[in-house]
Amino acid sequence: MTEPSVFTRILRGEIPAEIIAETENAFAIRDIAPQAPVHLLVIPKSERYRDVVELAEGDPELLAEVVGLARAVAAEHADGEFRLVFNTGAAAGQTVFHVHAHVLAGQLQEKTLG
Ligand code: DGP
Repeated sequence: MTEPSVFTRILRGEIPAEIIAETENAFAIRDIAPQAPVHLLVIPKSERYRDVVELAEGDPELLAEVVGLARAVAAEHADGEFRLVFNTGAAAGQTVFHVHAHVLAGQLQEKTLG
């Protein structure tokens, strides 16, 4: 058995984090180390998919649900315009292998994240 991801542990209430929005199959939290004035994470509740490529191939409807929740939280927490980043692979900066979208908004300066 592999250990549950940090996001699964947040969803279970084992690690403190405010769930700021959710749908049936996804939830959103604030990033612990924000890289932009608004930096949220939108995460499938299941940790079955490691990254966005696996998610797109395995459950495109769930990917669409993640994007829809990103749109909703960007509308609530920023002006509705946002950057969506899926780090994919360790060399690209992915550290948590439970797929998640970074939602970045507000006074974005750089084209890259972190
Ligand atoms: P990535 O590097 O793309 O795998 O992004 C993982 C993000 O997860 C990173 O920006 C920091 C965030 N993160 C890691 N642990 C926690 C945590 O315990 N709480 C919250 N809110 N965010 C976390």
